[in-house]
Amino acid sequence: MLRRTFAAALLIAVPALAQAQPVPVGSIEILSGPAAAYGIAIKGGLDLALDEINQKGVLGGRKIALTVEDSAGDKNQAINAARKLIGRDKVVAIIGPTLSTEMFAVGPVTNERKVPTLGTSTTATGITEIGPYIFRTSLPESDVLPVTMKAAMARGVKTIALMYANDEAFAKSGFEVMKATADKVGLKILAIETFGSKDTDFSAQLTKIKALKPDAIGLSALVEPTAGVLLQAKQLGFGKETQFIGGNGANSPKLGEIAGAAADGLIVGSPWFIAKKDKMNEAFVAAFKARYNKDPDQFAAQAYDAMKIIASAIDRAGDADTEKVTAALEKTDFTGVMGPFQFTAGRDPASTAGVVVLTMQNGKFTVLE
Ligand code: 1QQ
Repeated sequence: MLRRTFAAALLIAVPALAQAQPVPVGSIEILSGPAAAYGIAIKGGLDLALDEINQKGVLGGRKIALTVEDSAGDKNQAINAARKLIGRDKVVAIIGPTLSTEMFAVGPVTNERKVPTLGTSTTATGITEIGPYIFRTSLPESDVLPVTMKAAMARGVKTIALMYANDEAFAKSGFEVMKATADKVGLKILAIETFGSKDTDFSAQLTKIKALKPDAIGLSALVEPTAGVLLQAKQLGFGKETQFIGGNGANSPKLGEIAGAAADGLIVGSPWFIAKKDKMNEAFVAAFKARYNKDPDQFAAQAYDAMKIIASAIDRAGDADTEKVTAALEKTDFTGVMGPFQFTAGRDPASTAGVVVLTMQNGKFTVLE
């Protein structure tokens, strides 16, 4: 008798238990190494959004369990993380990885396994062409750099030298966009110089460029080498007469932390800025500061929205199923701290409105007047 009651109780309890199980979501970010500033900011944004999401839950009250794996910026570590998230954690979606270089390695793996994968910071050309399960919320450099370069021209820039890290997918793609944009808008390119992301000496390239006296230097690299170039440029006597133009790699406050006054005056385009007058953004900035005791950056803001976009897709899918989540993701119609958001048919951001040009002053980004 007792046994039968127990069995009956189990029959009722088991489905209820399955119902209450958290929905597994994975993320692959750079939490250690020279590019960790990006991934730490992203994780901060994800965790903040997750707390808000889990107050209500998805699919009628289930929580989302987020597992964030550290890629350390290494392609192979990122691929292993993806395999672990898919094979062991059975995630229904993956957020990240942080870098385009990593996405070009991880994307083919997750796409093949049909796990929807959402880049929040990947800006190189061709990311979503990896396959139908690869999405991004980040604006590609091809949408942002032309705005930045036109702003430089409006300030009198007529000639430019380009410098880029030639061992990095994002940096190479950003350079291609800078070059094509310069050609299109009639900005004269005086020199093109390359370096490696791990280089610390850029004096040969900078000395060559200095002799040519360009009005601007377009710099496509991740934050550490970008800061290295700026520091050395200052040492070599580059001053305010040279307008430095950065790409998405320069969008981190880490730039000011490393380069200090040498970063002052650099301009960079971004789909977000901290002082954006918008209730949702103000609440996000306040909540981020309260939780982490520091300002959020663009990467945190992008991640905050992306976590909510994924949660909404799971909820609308009606089921914690990768195929259904992918289909729901395609139909995203969301408004977050970055503004209104939908995907194109090619899974890129539909709107390029809202790009602002920022300039660094005393280690902080302000809107370029
Ligand atoms: C990319 C980027 C980096 C700067 C992200 C941190 O834009 O790799 O695509």
